[in-house]
Amino acid sequence: MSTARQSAGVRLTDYEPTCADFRSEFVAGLRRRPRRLPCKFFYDAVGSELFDRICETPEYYPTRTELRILEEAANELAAFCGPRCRLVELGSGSSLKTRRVLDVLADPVAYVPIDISHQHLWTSAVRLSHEYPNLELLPVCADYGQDLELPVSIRHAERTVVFFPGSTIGNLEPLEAIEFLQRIASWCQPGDRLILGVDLVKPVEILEAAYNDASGVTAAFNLNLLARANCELGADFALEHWSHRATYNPTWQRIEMHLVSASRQRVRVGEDEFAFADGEAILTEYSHKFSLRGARELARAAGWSPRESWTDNRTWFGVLGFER
Ligand code: AVJ
Repeated sequence: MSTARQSAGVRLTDYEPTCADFRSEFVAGLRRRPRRLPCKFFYDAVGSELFDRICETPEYYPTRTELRILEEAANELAAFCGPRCRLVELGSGSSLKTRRVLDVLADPVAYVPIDISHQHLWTSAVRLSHEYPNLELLPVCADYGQDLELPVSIRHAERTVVFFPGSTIGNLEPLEAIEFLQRIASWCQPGDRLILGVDLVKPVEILEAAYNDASGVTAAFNLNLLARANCELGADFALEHWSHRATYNPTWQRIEMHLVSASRQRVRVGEDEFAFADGEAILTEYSHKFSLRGARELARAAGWSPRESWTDNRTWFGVLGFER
């Protein structure tokens, strides 16, 4: 069930995961071997802020590279989307990239940002409603890995365009990614569009630096997951006994991010207790890297036909356009 929250021009559909969802997934993840926690829980209010700060570090190139690509491809993108579309965005965060798209679209009918971070989503949607007074804003607070129903716009939309930027698809393993793109296809009609951002394979030094920024923002982002568990689940992680690790695995073409126990220790999470060995790691995130070809094949396997691709002059990041 969802509930709604409304302000002038903004109607929010709320499927926000509850504290009980967080608790059960967190504890289940710690019971797994190897232990792993779902990366979607990074994005509480503090985590969403930290993520925005990651995007501004000199080492984290994906955001600014993708922004440049979107800017330079603006007219082609607009033509690809066509007039009067309903723009759906997955993991919209601060909707920074969306402005680049909204600014060039021909008379867009509605914008449906989907994000797990309630406050962030609401604030960005209200801000957008002032900037785009003719656009219907239909934010959905949800874990988009779960089933959800897209809100319907008042004005008729010629087509739905799903915008999935940031290489967030890379959080999923390839088979999960295909299943996920199939689910997106099931929200769409033949002729609808998908615009997918993917981070491309490149030298390991550049990749690892992007996830180990010198100012420590990525480390803080990773550790915030434990701080959040302390706050919301009554856990007692001693943050100074945990450290951030992010390394590139060339076999699977992905960054693997971990929280590593710096000592032999026991941790309570509410009623449950967990023992960690010195050096034991909890996997918190995969961030897969792609080739343009590999990304096309992935989407093709999910029922999307490749139509367009845009990249930067170093081919560090790709933005791909598909048709259902
Ligand atoms: C938002 C999932 C695309 O994997 O690069 C950034 C998240 N994690 N630094 C990524 C992230 C650490 C980011 N995505």
